[in-house]
Amino acid sequence: MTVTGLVRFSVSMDARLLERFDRFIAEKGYTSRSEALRDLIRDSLVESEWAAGDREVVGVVSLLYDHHTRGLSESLTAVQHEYNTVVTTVHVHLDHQHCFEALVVKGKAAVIREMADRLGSLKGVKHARVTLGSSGKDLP
Ligand code: NI
Repeated sequence: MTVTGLVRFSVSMDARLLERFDRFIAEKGYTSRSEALRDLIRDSLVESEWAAGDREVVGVVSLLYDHHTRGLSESLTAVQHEYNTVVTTVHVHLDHQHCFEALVVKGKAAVIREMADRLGSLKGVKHARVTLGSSGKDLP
């Protein structure tokens, strides 16, 4: 049986831990523990979706690279063409040397990770980061 609707439950924890939690969520602007807890749970579930590897996820792969590195632009494009996960990209010419690129990605988490690892390990890429998002399909 699947229970739907709002369910109340009580949580026991160390008073000092709760105090830290209350300070933490106040700094983030939460006005209720419930909403903060729901968001933390969702964040953990999204992380587990990514960890599962075969789940459909969305996210952003951000790259900082030196566009003077010979052949790098071609390599970045070639790797992206091998994976059918990039939905759209935003390119920013940061300064004379650096480009920043944000790739919006959608697909299986393991495939996205593999592509991001390959992009990040190319010579001239100074920083690569995958920001985990969710398709929202299995996230109440
Ligand atoms: Ni550029």
